[in-house]
Amino acid sequence: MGITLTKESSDVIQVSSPGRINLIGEHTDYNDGFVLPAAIDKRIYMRLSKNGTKTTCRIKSRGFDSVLVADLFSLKPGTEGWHNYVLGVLNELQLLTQGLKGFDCEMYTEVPAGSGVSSSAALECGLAYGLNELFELGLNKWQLIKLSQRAEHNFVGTKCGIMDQFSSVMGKKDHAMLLDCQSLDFEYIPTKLNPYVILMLNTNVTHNLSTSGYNTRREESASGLKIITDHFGVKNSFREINMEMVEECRELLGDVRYRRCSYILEENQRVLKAAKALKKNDLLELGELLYRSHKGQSEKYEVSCPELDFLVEFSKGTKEILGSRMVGGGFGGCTLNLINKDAVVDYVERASIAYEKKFKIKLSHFVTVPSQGTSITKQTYDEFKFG
Ligand code: GAF
Repeated sequence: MGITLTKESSDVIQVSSPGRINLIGEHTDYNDGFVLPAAIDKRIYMRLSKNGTKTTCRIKSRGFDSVLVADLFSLKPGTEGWHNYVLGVLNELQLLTQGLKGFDCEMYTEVPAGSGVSSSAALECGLAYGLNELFELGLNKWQLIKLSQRAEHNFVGTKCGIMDQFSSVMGKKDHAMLLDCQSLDFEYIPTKLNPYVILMLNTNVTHNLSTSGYNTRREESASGLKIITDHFGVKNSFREINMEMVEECRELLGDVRYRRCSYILEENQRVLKAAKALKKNDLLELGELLYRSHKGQSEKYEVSCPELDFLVEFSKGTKEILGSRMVGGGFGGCTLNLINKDAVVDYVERASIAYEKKFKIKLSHFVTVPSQGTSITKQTYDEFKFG
């Protein structure tokens, strides 16, 4: 087709929205902690156009045959997985603004779903961003981030933190972002990794614990925190407590809550150290922190799984790899590996053989770089891969 569609063409908008990686800081976002994520060069592409109706929305995802048809006046959670992300965003936009009308949307995604790299935030934020532009709703980036998070809470049922939506919208090429999830202050940190690269190994498993397990972890850390802050009479925040306080409450907490709370405090320290290491270009230190982070996720927060643990252990025998850890909510998905670029091909081959032998599952992989956040794209229709 080859037509160039730009932002100036106001009845049609093309948006691309990235997934994310997280260098370090897992499950800390909903615990008032720190994270160090980056948007990635795997994106969802959307073409949105007004369809002239008052309330009818038609959304087609390439790769799924079905078209989701929704009426803006009767939005409720649907049955198919990806539908709820869309419906949830529409619902939040309806609650927040007056200007939404009927539209058509076609989308194409290259962000692997269920892999811990937040295809869900890419979808939510891309849609929210695109509709905001198309109908000139006047929302700012933080409003888009927060409404996308609420969509996930209210229509999907995952009580996620802010990291994924933040990363998708705020991402910057060749930078990671140190985000304080309590104050929402953040800073961009250049990722000068050369000769190292970020290799993602996808276990291709998503254990069905992922939503329930996630919400349970959230409850466990919140109830542990409450025990500690009640005991000491301080404000109910992980920022008000330290390891000595956790140790003093060890019996009150019991084993599980003790491990959840101590993990959060330790992981927050690791994030701050990792940010410093990245600034100093101390990749050895960064790699070591990645390994320690994974150990915490596996043993204390218990969000890893045998497949992820296997890949992290396997990486330890390779001197070209500085660090490895699971990424995202856990219970499956990808490991992130800081690896010398010259070793990627050989390592992927060895890891794939070993992984398949052990689990009878094929490994997949991609090398990624920190990239720009959600944005209007001026690519032509053809380049957009819809055709
Ligand atoms: C998921 C959530 F959506 C994030 O908010 C974050 O908690 C992450 O798991 C774990 O760090 O991706």
